[in-house]
Amino acid sequence: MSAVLSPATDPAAGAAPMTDGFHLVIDALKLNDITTIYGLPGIPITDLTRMAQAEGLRMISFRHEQNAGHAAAIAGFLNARPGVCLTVSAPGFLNALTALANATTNCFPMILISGSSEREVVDLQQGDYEEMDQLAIAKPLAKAAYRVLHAEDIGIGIARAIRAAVSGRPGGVYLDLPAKLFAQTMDAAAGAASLIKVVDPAPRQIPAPEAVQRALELLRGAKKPLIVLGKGAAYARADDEVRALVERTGIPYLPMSMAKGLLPDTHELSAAAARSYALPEADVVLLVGARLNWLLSHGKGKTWGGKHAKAWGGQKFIQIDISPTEMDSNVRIDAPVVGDIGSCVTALLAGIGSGWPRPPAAWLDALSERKNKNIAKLSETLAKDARPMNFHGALNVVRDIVKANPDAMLVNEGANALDFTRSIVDMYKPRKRVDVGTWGVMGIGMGFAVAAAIETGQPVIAIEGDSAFGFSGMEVETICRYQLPVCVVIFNNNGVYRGTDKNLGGGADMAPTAFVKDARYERLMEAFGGVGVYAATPDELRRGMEEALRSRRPTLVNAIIDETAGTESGRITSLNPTRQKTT
Ligand code: OXK
Ligand code: ADP
Repeated sequence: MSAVLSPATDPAAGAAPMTDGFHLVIDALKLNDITTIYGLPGIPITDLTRMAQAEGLRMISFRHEQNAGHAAAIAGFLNARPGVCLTVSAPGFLNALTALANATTNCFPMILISGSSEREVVDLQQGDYEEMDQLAIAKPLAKAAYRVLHAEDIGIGIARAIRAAVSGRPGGVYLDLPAKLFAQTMDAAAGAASLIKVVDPAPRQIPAPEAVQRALELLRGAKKPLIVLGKGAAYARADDEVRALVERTGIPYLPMSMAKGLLPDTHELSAAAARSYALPEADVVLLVGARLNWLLSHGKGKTWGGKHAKAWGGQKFIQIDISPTEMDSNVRIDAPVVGDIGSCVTALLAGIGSGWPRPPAAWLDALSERKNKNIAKLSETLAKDARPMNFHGALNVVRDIVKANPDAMLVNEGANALDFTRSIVDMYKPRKRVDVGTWGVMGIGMGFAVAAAIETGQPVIAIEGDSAFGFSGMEVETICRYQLPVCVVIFNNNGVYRGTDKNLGGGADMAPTAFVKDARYERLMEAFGGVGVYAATPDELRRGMEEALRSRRPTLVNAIIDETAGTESGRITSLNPTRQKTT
């Protein structure tokens, strides 16, 4: 990557070459190996997008900033480098905030750069074009937020944004660039000197030896140990170390959804198919890059081993995390190991050596029994081939196709479409599955699909609930425009959760959860030159998906699912408040 500053102006005879804010931003990004910007042009950043493209940055233009933001965030997760999103001022900035906040919540490194209106006018609230104090609004949603007012500070601003995004616990960073900044000029040599190539942006964080010893002692005494792998473990790229930890100790593990594939889901030590047995029964749980948040029932209650409190004092937790304040956030952490996962797992492995005792056979056998029972039950259901097609019939096909294409990326959102896919479709390689994450956010679909295709070069399969798809569906044009190898599969059951709900008031309006029946989603893709497939049977779905993967052409398969199939909020029905009983 060239670090040479782009000349912005023709130097007059004898005058020193000059540069400007536009070029300093571009050069600072390039200097830090940022190759792609996800965004949407408009005032005041239209010329920045043009110049960025002219200077060799890939500029991926979206139809809505939220999708560009999600794309940048997942690019950050996939590369462990900040993904960059670029938007216009106020409304465009606001549109991207969901993605910025989601990135922060999920620990994805992302930088949102937004143009903004003039400080002097904004601060006096004199009604500027798209007037908004963007920095103040972004602050609570971002890990860090900065504003640059002078061209000579652009290098510092971008360096700070990069460091904040990727060091320690990664997150979303906001960088506010007022319109006037872009046109500021300065001496090109001084500009070049002002840029910073960030050295070691995400420094390793080595755990304290005594913390490692404490963890090893607890693990050694366990009768029913369990490892929980979270998306932090996938992000950390310590794939070999994590695998060695599982295999050298022989401890069964549970992958959280974006950690699926870190070890192949078919691994004999995977306890995924015995989840509801493993969590409450385990006596020592080692969390690796997974938070004890709602997805893990906060580490307490009936999902966990509270019932064993009397017999053996309840469960003990070892937690590996880069963020010290994550410890004790929900329950007591008996052995906190603070550091980056690569360093922490390496340190544990050094203490584990080669003669580590296998967990007691009684524990492994009990897990295997539950697991095998669940797997057999699922196989039976998958083999049923119900008509009309249901989630299982469709996912039986997707499961085969992912198995045959283990390098393909899988994007997944919805309620039932999400939950059934997570438990039915096995993953075989790390960081291949990206989904709604910590918030259960809908709308990540097409943004994630675009970035997954661009960043990995692999084909992308996006399994989408019909409701979830609606949040970002217009980006099928983006997928066609860049000719991306994305196969969108919409599980179309005519509504949110299902298509059969009725208007409880008996009026002409449809129920709030119901959609137009028999919508022809595949025609959306055809409208922009892609391939549309209508699939009412598993065979049609299989043919459509196989052809999409073979041709790498943008494809949308409208998979028609029984409209009575699907439960409220999928597997998290219990989170829906119901009316309190009054006495
Ligand atoms: C898992 N299972 C299997 C297998 N893998 N059976 C057979 N074979 C295989 N390979 C079993 C597993 O043992 C569980 O059964 C069941 O399948 C489900 O597994 P899993 O891992 O998915 O577990 P569960 O209980 O659903 O996990 C809880 C959870 C998860 C909270 C982590 O539900 C989750 O990630 N939810 C995210 C939901 C979300 O974000 N929704 C979007 C919002 S919807 P048992 O018998 O062991 O239990 C929305 O917007 O509003 O409604 C809205
Ligand atoms: P999941 O939803 O899969 O359970 P979470 O998002 O809850 O995962 O947890 C991820 C955790 O991983 C966060 O607490 C974060 O601080 C941590 N983390 C992220 N990257 C690293 C890393 N390189 N080393 C250690 N911990 C990390």
